[in-house]
Amino acid sequence: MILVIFVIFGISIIMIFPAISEAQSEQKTFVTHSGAVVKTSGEVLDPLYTVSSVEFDPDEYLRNFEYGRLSVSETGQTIRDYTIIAEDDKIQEISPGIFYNVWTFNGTVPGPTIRATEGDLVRVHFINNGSKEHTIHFHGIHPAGMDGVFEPVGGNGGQFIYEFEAGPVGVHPYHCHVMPLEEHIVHGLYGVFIVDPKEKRSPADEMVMVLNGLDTDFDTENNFYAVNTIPFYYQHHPIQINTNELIRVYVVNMVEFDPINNLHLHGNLYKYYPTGTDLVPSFYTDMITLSQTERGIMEFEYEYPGKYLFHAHKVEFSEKGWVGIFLVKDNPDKNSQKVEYGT
Ligand SMILES: [Cu+2]
Repeated sequence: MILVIFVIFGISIIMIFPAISEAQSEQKTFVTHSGAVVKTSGEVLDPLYTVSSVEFDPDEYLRNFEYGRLSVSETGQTIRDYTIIAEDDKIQEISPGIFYNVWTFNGTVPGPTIRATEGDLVRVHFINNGSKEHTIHFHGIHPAGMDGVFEPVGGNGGQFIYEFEAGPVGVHPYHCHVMPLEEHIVHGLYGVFIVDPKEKRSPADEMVMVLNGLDTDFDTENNFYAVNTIPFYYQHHPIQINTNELIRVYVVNMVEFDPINNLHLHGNLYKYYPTGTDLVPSFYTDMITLSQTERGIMEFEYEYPGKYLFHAHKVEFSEKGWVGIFLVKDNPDKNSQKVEYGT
């Protein structure tokens, strides 16, 4: 019996992987679940015969910051080297039984959260192991040749080094900028770039939330919405925080197709710094509205322990996955609970 299972599994793997690895540079016509006829160069998947080739842990992603490989120039400038590899053939089970062809930076959607201090020299060694052309376009200030728009990097090992001074202070998205742009973004080629001020922000429990949508049937409407890619994840796995501790959330809206998104916090209000460029908050609110690639920094503390929702107040989005819970626990240490950052 076990032998039979292995043989069947082996045959199905052989049948699946040639299809997955085939380059798909040409658009294919495809009838969606809703009956619309669309064209896509993404993988059209049959969930019954698909396996997931992505391992992504939203808990790990939430508080993971990549500071790069550090060195110092002759003039004393801090240099941070990062390597980002693009691929476009990965398969992720984004909801039970729903498989989606994700295009990834370093194997996940979103890609790694890159972090530097204002004025550091950022060097991103980009390798395109995909089948299509890709780039990295950073939001922020840099020379034209480093903008990741007019220098498409060919697939199957093409390389480019993006080099610029980190700035301005704040939270910025990065994403592929190859046409058709919408397709390259919705498949997942994006991530977050944080530029810290030279005089650090106050210590806090820091986390990154990327708001994203998933158009799993390619009809240019999102079927799922999420914080950090997996619908409903933080509802089933609440984010644990402490009372009387500063929480700082770097939030970036990467939802395509829908013109706006928003973020409502329960039982509290937050200070909001649009784009994080100013060190003085612009709003004290429990609701912000975000268009494509709009982003900012939220800061808040909870006084009372318990469970608190955070979600899109666009109810359609929250009912399709964009909802989470903060589980606030009594702070075990009233004096020294702050988390340091910026190493
Ligand atoms: Cu691309």
